[in-house]
Amino acid sequence: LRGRSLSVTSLSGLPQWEVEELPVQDLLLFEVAWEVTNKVGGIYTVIQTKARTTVDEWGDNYFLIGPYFEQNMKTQVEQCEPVNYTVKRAVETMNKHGCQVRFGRWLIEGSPYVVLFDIGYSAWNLDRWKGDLWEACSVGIPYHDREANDMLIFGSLTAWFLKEVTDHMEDKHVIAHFHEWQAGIGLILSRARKLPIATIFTTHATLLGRYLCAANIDFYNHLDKFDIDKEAGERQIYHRYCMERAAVHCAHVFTTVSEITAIEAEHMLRRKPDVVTPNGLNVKKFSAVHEFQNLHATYKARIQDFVRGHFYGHLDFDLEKTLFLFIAGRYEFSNKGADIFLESLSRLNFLLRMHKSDVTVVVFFIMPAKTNNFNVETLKGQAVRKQLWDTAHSVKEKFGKKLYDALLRGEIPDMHNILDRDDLTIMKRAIFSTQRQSLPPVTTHNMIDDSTDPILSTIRRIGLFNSRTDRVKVILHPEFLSSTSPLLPMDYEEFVRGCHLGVFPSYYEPWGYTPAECTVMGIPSVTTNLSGFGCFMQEHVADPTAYGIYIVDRRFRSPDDSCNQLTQFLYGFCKQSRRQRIIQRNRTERLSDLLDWRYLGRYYQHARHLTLSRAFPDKFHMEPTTPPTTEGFKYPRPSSVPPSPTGSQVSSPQSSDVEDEDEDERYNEEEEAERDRINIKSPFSLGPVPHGKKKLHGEYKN
Ligand code: G6P
Ligand code: 1S3
Repeated sequence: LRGRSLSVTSLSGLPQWEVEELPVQDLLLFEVAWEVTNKVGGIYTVIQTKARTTVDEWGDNYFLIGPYFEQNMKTQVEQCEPVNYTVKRAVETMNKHGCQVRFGRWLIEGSPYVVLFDIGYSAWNLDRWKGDLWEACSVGIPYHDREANDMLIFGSLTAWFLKEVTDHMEDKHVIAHFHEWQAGIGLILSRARKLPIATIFTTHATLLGRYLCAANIDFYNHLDKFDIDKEAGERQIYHRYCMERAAVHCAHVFTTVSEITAIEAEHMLRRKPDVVTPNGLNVKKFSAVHEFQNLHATYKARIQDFVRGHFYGHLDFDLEKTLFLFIAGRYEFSNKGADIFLESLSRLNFLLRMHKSDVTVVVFFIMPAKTNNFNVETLKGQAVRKQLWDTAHSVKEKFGKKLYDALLRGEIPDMHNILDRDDLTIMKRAIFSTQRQSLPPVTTHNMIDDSTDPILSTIRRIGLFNSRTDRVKVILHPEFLSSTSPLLPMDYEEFVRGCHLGVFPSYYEPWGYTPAECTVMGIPSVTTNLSGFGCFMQEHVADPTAYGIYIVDRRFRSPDDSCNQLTQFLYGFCKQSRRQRIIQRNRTERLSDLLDWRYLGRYYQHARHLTLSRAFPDKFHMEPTTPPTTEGFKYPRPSSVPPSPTGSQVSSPQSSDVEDEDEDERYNEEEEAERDRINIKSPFSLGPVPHGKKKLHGEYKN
């Protein structure tokens, strides 16, 4: 590779890594995904958060390719003309030949260019393209699999577009990076047609892995035992699995989002990834160090308001001693660990009651399911709360006026008579309106599949019905949050900031953005050693628990033992004082640099170097390399935590700090943070390059 060295900026002590800068002016980079401008799940987050750093590096030579949906275009994309002549020509040619290709800038940070294909508009080509796919790789798609047919159209349009680009490009080389099986056909066809492009395929989750885990199979202990063709056939996803596997094997460079998915891919797709490309976030730092703590207090107050309404008539617990826990994500009951979470909550409830704890835990399940809107009881709760507020407010006004008048007359009013009979009647009526015959509901919506819903069924089985004696209360909110909701008007980020702990005990989680998002907002979370994020943290943080990252072992323990471990984490968390929670949040937030694309983007850079050197070996040379490695690189345990060989449990702030509630003490944490920053620099090294292997072009630096 030609070019000069680029030193990747060191973020608060994180190691530097030098890569040879690509001659991006001579290259075009296309990134293809079904979730470009189209939110379905986590891949949207990957693409959207990464855009800023990729545009910084690639400028106008970076393009995202995705599907066109009118609503998405209207709300997220500003249409414009391509500046690049070859791309402009390709768009025009395809439009002339009966396609609808839109071009614009995606209105997110970095405003990357997007090329969007209207799938429905090109559906008339479906049969011909089915034939093309069959000829290319002998994969047939059944007509009733609407999603796979859409992916065929998307892939065929992508390959056509890339052909138009490469046919008329004189002096530039193209890298095309495809995400997940949905984008795979574009890659397969491009390779079958021998387009001169360097390709990368990233898998974010294997089809079979997701299916097998959802079927409650002991997946990770049987990875090498599955007859994968048979498993795919039995689940009627054989054609999709073939598309995915073909794409993986066609790519010059194959990547997965985590080490755990790399192992999975080796068995489910029969290819070992060349690079692991962990998912990052676009981390923004507040100029005031404690701003995120203030935001926690602000948004917690909003959640407290909701809880006041939801539990009206049953508010016999102290909201100042109430902790808000939550789980959120795609509704995959066992894959996302909702099953063991509920079981642990039942055990936690028992422990809190047995130890006569004054702490109450309110747990939110934010997982979308089919509903018929909010239920009456939930809406009524908020109305009752509002009515009580209005009553208190009007009585307060009257009281204040009488007091003021009395003071003007130079009298101290008779406090027993300052409120008249009417005032008392109004207040009594307001209190009477809080009488309720039923317990506070465990769900905010009318569920369509109420009797079979797995969360509700488990709640019925374990008996967590929000009764007065329960120290753990549950609320299922089967819809994603929105700031326009009449019930809980908060967006997801505000809600997370207001909570105390995110709990994501997933069984199948190739990466898992939810705990990562908590971390950058300074909110502790529970994750597992089966999630990409959990493994990454285990590898890079000396004492994750001290930093508010609780990692449940779901790989080497029985489900019952994992439940016990989770219960212990939750119980330990409940025992912390306010001050300890504040300290822990400060530490959690300190890890956010580790999750920043400015740091993790290096793995994508490496994958791009590698693919160029494989696709165009005459032009781009790369020494035999090791991928950028963070081997040996660990965030040290916080300096206020005493060294302990057993780590995790004992080193959470509770064992190291005084038990008082003085929150001003948190400012001493700045000193601790500073000490840690200094500590981080010296022992840090990315570790020696493994023996016998050569370095990547650049040097690892401290
Ligand atoms: C933040 C705020 C403090 C508040 C605290 C509550 O740190 O800056 O003013 O007291 O949150 O913490 P808690 O864990 O009890 O919600
Ligand atoms: C996948 O989305 P999911 O929630 O279905 O891709 C995400 C982005 O790489 C990843 O974070 C997640 O674990 C996968 O499962």
